Amino acid sequence: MLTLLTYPPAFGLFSASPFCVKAAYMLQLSGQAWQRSDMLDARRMPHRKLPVLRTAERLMPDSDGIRAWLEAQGADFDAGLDDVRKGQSRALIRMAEEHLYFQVVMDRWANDEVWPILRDTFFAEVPALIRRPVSSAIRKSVLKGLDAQGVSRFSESERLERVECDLQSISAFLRQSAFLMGDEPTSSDLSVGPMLAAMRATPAETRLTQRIRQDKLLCDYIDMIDRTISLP
Ligand SMILES: N[C@@H](CCC(=O)N[C@@H](CS)C(=O)NCC(=O)O)C(=O)O
Repeated sequence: MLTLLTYPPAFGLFSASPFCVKAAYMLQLSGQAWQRSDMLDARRMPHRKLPVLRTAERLMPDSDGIRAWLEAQGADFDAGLDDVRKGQSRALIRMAEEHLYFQVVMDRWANDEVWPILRDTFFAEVPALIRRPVSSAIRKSVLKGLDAQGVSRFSESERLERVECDLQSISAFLRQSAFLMGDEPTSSDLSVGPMLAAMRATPAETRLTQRIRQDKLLCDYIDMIDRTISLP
């Protein structure tokens, strides 16, 4: 049976990682038999990240790698879409994974109110005696990564204005149809939905969580994906 190596459930989600949720949704839609195996430390994984799919032959890293592998087995996450819709779908995926994702990371790792909760959730396996120094060092390297990426160089208001443009684009699609590309979930929903869900689930009242929690269209969308692709 296929095994999804994933970060454990957190903040009311299948996993704290939107990429792990995406992989779980894809597995569920593919109809393949699969199980989850939770881990908190991804350092031994091929990309030192999760999700990873364990198949009979190999460890397949990266949610897009998992997608390609499942599609090679016959899954089609964009069934019925023409090339333009597939292109729009790809652009939405990039927007979610390469822009909105870093807003989630900022909201979680750079926020002093969230940090103690994050530390005790993500570093639960580190002995209490050394948890603070170990987690602080990792936090420092994540914040360095956010600086290199550039997202943390914007003020919070600037950041939210940038997010707003993305949310408006997503909402425009959702005013046309229940899912981004029509009446059924397709690949872009599997990235955008979990990313919005992660934004909403940050365990604190931030401007970003408020923005999502107060938006009925986006909240209904997040919940509908969850109901439609019910995860075990
Ligand atoms: N491109 C990867 C991104 C996966 C990813 O960024 N995973 C994060 C958790 S959300 C991770 O494992 N981070 C650990 C690290 O960077 O050390 C995918 O699509 O699977």
